[in-house]
Order: sequence, then C-alpha cells, then structure tokens
Amino acid sequence: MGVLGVVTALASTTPAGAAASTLGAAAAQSGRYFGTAIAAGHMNDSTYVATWDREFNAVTPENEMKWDATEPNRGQFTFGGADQIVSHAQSHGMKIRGHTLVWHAQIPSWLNNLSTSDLRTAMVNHINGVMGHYKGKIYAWDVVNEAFADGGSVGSLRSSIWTQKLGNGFIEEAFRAARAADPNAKLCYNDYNIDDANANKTRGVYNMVKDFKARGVPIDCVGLQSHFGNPPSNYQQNIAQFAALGVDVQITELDVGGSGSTQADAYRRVVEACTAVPRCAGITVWGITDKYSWRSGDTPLLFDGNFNKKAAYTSVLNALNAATPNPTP
Ligand code: 9MR
Repeated sequence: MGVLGVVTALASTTPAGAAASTLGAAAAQSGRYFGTAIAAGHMNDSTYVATWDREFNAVTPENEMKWDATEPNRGQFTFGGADQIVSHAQSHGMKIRGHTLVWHAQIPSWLNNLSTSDLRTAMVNHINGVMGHYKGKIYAWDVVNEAFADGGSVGSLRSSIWTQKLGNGFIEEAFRAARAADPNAKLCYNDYNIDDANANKTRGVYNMVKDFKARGVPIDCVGLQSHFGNPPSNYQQNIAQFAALGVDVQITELDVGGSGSTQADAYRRVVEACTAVPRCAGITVWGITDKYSWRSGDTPLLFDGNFNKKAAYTSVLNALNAATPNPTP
C-alpha cells in the first residue's frame, strides 16, 4: 500500500474522527496520554522544547525529582530543575509523572549511616517534603522504584539500605506515607524487567499488588519501564493481568534499541498492547531524541539526533490513531 493508501485506511478506521497528527493528540483521542522524559539541562535547546510541546501531552522529569536532586542535604529541599519542568508542563496543560521517591540509586550519602528509626523518619520526611511541594500538580508518582531483585525467586527484593534497615515492609510504609502526603496523586510501583507476564520478577510484583489490594494498602498503578530490545510476546497479557487486579498500568520509560522497520514494529506492538487494555492509561518514552538518550548508542527513541521523525515515530502515531477509545474515565 502506498502512503496515500495507508492514510485512507487509517482515516476510515479511526473511531474518534480524523487521524491526529501528533503523538499527544492521537493518544488523547483514545483517552490516553503520550509523554516523554525531559531533562531540565536540555531546555535551552529550542528544538528540543518545540518538539516536546508539539508532540507530547505528559512529562516525567528524567533526574530532577530524584532524592539526590531534591534533598541533597538532610531537610534541605531543592527543586530548581524539577520546578522548571513542572512550570513549563503546567503552562502547556501536560500531565506530570513524579519520578521517584524511594529508590536504591541516586540517593545522597547522608542516608547511608542512619539508624533504623532515623532512616524511617528520613523516608517519610522526604515523601512529605517532595510530594508536599508538588501537591495537587502531579498526576502519578513512582513511589517506589526498582525494589525487586533480578533473577531471584518470586518475591525476592533487591538488597538496599531500605531492606537492610527497614525490612521488606518499606514498600508498604512508603505507599501509606505517600497517600497521606497527596491524596489526589496516583501512586505507582515502577520497575524494569516486569514486562514478561510469567517472569519471576513480574510474579513478585503481581503478588505484592494483589496483597496490597487485599489489605487496603494504597496503590493505584504499576509502571512498566519497558527498556526494550524487543517487547515479550505476552506483553499485552501482562498489562491485562495487572489491570485485572484493579490498578492502572502505565508504560513509564519506553525505549527500544534498534533501527528501521524492526524498531518501528516493536514500538507498534507496544502501543497496540497498551491500547488493547482499557486500564493502560498512557505511555511515556524515555526521552525525545536519540542524542540525549541514556542509551544513545542503541538509538532507542522516536526522533533521531537531528529531531527528524524516525520510522518508529510513524508506526507509533499510526497505532495510536488506530486505537479504540479508552472507556475508563
Ligand atoms: O535516564 C536517567 C539517566 O540520565 C541517569 O544517569 C540514570 C541514573 O541512574 O537514570 C536514568 O533513568 C533511569 C530511571 O530513573 C529509572 N529506570 C532506569 C532509567 C535508565 O537508567
């Protein structure tokens, strides 16, 4: 089929009317958002900001809300870079994902030598300080990031200052504190390698969410980071199994190494998997342009180093335009 044929076929199958011409608008027609990670340090690049504003209706600060950035010294909160991103996003009506409150990485050294009770106080104080600063402005928070171990038995957590001093209950404690700090933000558990429906790591997170739901521990969403070579063949089934627990699923850090039609096809399958599940609320790619990607050698994003649209961009746009509107409010 030629280009005109593709456009005609899409237009005739797009339920919400005419095919949209940007990622954000196309996602919005299906009741979803399409976001990107943004680094405040690149906001002096006018093409970067123009592409962000044109294509995306949601944002995640790539590093600016992490603990080392927001509370480098105990009790002294600094929000410079994060505020820059948040105010830009707000003035453009974008959804904002907060990333991240409790993680084992990018934490300041003052956390390392605290007693158990002091570390617990520091964790709750950090959640209150950061969530309090942005109260009412954040759509969803990654409350706990990457707590589960790779390659372990089902349910095993990664060893960190959190497990060592607070035990496995630190996740629940963090979610309870987060709900109190900003009751209107969706609270997510976010991780990588939980994309395969049957992997041990996935099963561990699944069991935790099920347990939280059963016991009334507040949790609203699961973030599938989705740093891919290739999405697993049961990815849609995985999204659906989390959704069936009564949480939203968000694809939070999508990037797919590769190029050309192989990469475009992988991206298409990710979008189709999300848009097939009503509670898959939206997709965030982990950056705009390959040149600023954390894995730029893999050229994993939708725009090349000169901000040209790649084949993957077109396949994502077409897949979003072909999606059934999301019945979830
Ligand atoms: O993209 C982020 C990169 O700029 C940082 O150097 C890195 C430091 O840990 O974190 C990257 O983002 C990570 C995200 O916060 C959590 N999931 C994995 C992401 C890629 O490493």
